[in-house]
Amino acid sequence: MLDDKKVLYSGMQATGNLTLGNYLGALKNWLTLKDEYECFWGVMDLHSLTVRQVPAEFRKRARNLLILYIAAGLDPKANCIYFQSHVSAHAELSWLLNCFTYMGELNRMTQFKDKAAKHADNINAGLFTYPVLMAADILLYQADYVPIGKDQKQHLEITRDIAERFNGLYGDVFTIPEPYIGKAGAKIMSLQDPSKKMSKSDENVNGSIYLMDDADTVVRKCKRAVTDSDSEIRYAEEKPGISNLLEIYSSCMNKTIEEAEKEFDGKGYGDFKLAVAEAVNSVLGPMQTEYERLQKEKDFIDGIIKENDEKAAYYANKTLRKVRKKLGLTEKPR
Ligand code: ATP
Ligand code: LTN
Repeated sequence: MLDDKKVLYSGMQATGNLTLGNYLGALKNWLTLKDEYECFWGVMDLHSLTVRQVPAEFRKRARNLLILYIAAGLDPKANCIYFQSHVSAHAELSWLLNCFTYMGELNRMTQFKDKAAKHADNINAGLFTYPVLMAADILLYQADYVPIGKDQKQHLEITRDIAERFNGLYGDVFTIPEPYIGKAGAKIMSLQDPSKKMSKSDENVNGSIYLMDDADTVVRKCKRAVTDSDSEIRYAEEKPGISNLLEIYSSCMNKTIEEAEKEFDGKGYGDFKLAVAEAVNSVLGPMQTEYERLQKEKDFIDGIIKENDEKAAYYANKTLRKVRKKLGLTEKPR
């Protein structure tokens, strides 16, 4: 692709309010990669429809997510930041790949099992074929790397399987993507139940720190975080609450866990929790200020959307034309 840079693809669903888990597990890694690769960052609004959305809220949330990508530091001029639903090739390739994906493979997806249990009244086919749309997202851009949290690894594996199957039948059509999982902050846990991942759809709002939480709320949530009856600040399996806070602290401060442990050696949980809150606020504060500023720049944001939609469509359609040809779909007369 452009400049012979490797291609990187990732995105988030526009469901719920983003959490510190989304930031440390995904966005923060994206920032370290944005200059080295040709990047595509999607607002995955089609994926969001696998659970019911309130239309007016959904529209706002999707746009806010795009603005948040920029506020967090992604560069919409150098990288392609766009809405998945604005590039119809995603839905089209997704259908084609459905015909190369087995029910048995999809049945094994743990996210499907979890979400089906959570939304028992709405186990729609989209929830089941969610990974096929994700495969289409990635394969359309011939991505070499896909930065994702650990929970999405299985979806990347099925993407690779589908791509290899297709290539095996039709020749080298798709690049086989590799996962890119950052070292720190790979999995941030709930502050209220450190055995569960921090998640934007958690009903207990005290378990998650939202990227738009104000400084006092962050302090309150950190103070309330579930820990243990011991008093040592140390990373250990039997201390999931403290380990999670250490992970959050070191990730926000760009320190190693060992450095953080040393810093808090001999200190109490109370002081430690306040330091964690301060570290989190030092990351969220500037991002929130920039987000508020960008909200007022309507024309600038609209321009970015238009430009990047076109850029994304250009690359996506190139792959889609190749796939159509390989499959023997009739060519459109020019
Ligand atoms: P939901 O609660 O709606 O399932 P989510 O909070 O898990 O959503 P996703 O939209 O599924 O978020 O994920 C966006 C990105 O953030 C993914 O790359 C995912 O791996 C990452 N991510 C989400 N939660 C965490 C977490 N707690 N720790 C680290 N990374 C996370
Ligand atoms: N399922 C992903 C969001 C997602 C995605 C993608 C991530 C949809 N398509 C393509 C990387 C590449 C999630 O994080 N929940």
